[in-house]
Order: sequence, then structure tokens, then C-alpha cells
Amino acid sequence: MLLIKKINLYEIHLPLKEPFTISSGTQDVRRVTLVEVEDADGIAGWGECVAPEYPNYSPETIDTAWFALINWIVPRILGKSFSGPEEIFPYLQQDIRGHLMAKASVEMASWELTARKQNVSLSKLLNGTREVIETGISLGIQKTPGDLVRKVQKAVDDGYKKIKVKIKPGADIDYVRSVREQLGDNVPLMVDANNAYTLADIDVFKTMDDFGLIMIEQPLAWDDLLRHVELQKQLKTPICLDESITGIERVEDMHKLGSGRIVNIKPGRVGGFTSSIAIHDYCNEHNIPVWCGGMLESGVGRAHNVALASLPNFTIPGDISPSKRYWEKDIVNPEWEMSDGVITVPREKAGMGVEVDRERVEELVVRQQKMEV
Ligand code: OSB
Ligand code: MG
Repeated sequence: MLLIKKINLYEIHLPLKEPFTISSGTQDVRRVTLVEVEDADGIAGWGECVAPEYPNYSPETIDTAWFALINWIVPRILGKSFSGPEEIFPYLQQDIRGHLMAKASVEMASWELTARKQNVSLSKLLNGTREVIETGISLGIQKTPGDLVRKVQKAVDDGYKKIKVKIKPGADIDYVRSVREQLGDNVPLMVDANNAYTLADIDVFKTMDDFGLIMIEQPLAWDDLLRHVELQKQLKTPICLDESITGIERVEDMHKLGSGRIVNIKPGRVGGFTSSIAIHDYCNEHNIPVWCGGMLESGVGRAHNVALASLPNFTIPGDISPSKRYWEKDIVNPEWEMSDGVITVPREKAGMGVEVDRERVEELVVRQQKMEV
């Protein structure tokens, strides 16, 4: 039984070590929403809302999520009893359209709470099986191809097992070609366009097709499935969808239409763990590889991604880098660390496996909202 009596929201500002640029904008301070849920026995679980500051990834932002949480989502959850956390997502889907990142933050915190209550790790509660997960890195758009080559070289030296390069028109072919020419064909490389292209740019991708990329992530519009079919037909390189996949139905569409061959699962984007597991299982049955994406999460959201990525069909390294890649100091103890290109899944600790550093949260908090029944 799951009965949530209190929900606390905290907005913290966490400066990135270096600005992160994608085709639709640059971020230098991460505005993070943390969600703490507490049940009738006073046991707490943590979640993170991954919505960014601007609607340049999906329509959601930190401020729309905050509004949705305090007005619709939290009031619906507080004081309602569920037999388990898997009931939360379908309940939140009833007559509230969208706001998936806001919904996911409470849903995932409820799974974390449940894991703590059952004295089991979040990984095990989700039926994860991996002891370690392979680590990838996502590199923002650099000023010059030479800068990118240096970043990729460092990532290879650091042991990352997949290197993702952000691209946009004007920072694509020359950048990737430089990496291949200077670092060779063995670098496990992929690109992510974050919707920056249209079918009129087909020649860019036909050129990229010869670079031996693991995949091309979300080349076309954020809500498109049909135009990606056209593009995928003309390429050998698999297309991976990120923004377009908002739930299991969109994965079915992708598979039936042929819009892509790989799925990036971000639990925040699809409404939480229940939805992520449904996508994972469908993809497993249909031989579609999946991997766990990232949204520049703090140590809390990262913990949830690590637990999810421990499921068996997460066969491609995720965008789950260690804390030090993003922050001078994370908000959890211990921080997330990588060695030999893997992160160890904390399978023997109850819950997400790290503890929130409340003092650090107090230092960084800019607004909070506490609600209870
Ligand atoms: O498209 O995967 C993306 C960050 C913000 C918004 C969108 C994306 C990303 C990343 C970062 O690629 C991955 C990470 O968290 O390291
Ligand atoms: Mg992406």
C-alpha cells in the first residue's frame, strides 16, 4: 500500500562546469526541481523533474511543470491510496494531457519511496539485472571542429564507451569528418541533432551515412514520425528517436512505420518508470535496442537513470556520465563515479542508493513549496 501524505518541491540552481550547447540553445546553470514525497509512516522518496528552463526540447519547462505539479498533479496524489507505484502513471494520465515530466517526477519519487520501504534497491524493484552500466558522454556543440576533436580525444582517454556529438546545420559534416580523420574509425561515435533538420537536408545525412556512426538521433522535428520514415529508408545508419517518443504508442508507431530502429528512453520524457518499462519490454520483444538518455540531471535524476539502465534490454551505453562531468559538487552522497567506463549500480542499498545532501540543497534552493494532507 502506498499513501502519500506530503510532497515538497525544491528548485535549486546548479551551475554547470561548462556551458552545454545543443542545436536549440545553450545552458550554463541547470535549474533543477527536486521532489520529495513522504508517506503515512514518514518514509521519504526523492525524484527530479527534468524539464529545462526553456521549451526548446519539448513544450514543458521547469515553470510549466511547477504549475502543473502544484495545481493538478500533487493535489491528485496526496491522500489517495494506491496498491503500488505502478498505479500512479495511469491515474495521472486520466484527463490530464501531457505534462509528462511533471508527472514523472512524482511517479519516480514514489517508486524510490517504495524501494526504501521494501528495503530493496530501486534497480531490483524495477527488475533490473545489471551490476554495472556502460557509460557514454554527450558533447555539446563546440566553436570549431578542432575543439571537438580535442573533446572527443579526452572522452576516449577517460574511458567513455559511446561518444555522442551534438550537431546543427553549419556544425555537422566538417565536425564529424574531422573526428573521423584525426581519431580514426574505431571511436564509438554517434550524433544528435535535436530536431535541427528537415527532409530538404537529406544530403547532409547521406554524407554522414559514410562516417560509420552508431546512430543518428532525432534529426527531424520533435513530434514527427512520418518524415523520419522517408529519411530512414535512404540511410544505412540507424535513426534513434528521442523527442518523438513520448510513450509506448509512439514506439509502436515508430516500429510499424519504420521511423527509426533504436529508442532513447528518458524516463522523464515518457512519464516515469511504468511507461519506461512498457517501452523497454516492447522493444525487447521486437528486437529494438534501447539506451537511457540524459537531461543533465543532478545526482537524484541520475540515480533513477542508473536504476532504469540496469534493465536487460539497455544494451547500448547511456548518456549517464559521472557527477564530475557536470558539477563541481553534486547534491548526493556518494557522488556518481565512473571507473573503466562503467558506473556500478548500487544494488545492495535500499532505494536509489545515494543520499540527498540536505545542507547542499539548502544552499542552492531558490524556491520551495510544501503540500500535505
Ligand atoms: O537530446 O539528449 C538530448 C541534454 C539536454 C537536452 C537534450 C539532450 C541532452 C543531452 C545530455 O544530450 C545528456 C546528458 O545528460 O549528459
Ligand atoms: Mg537527444
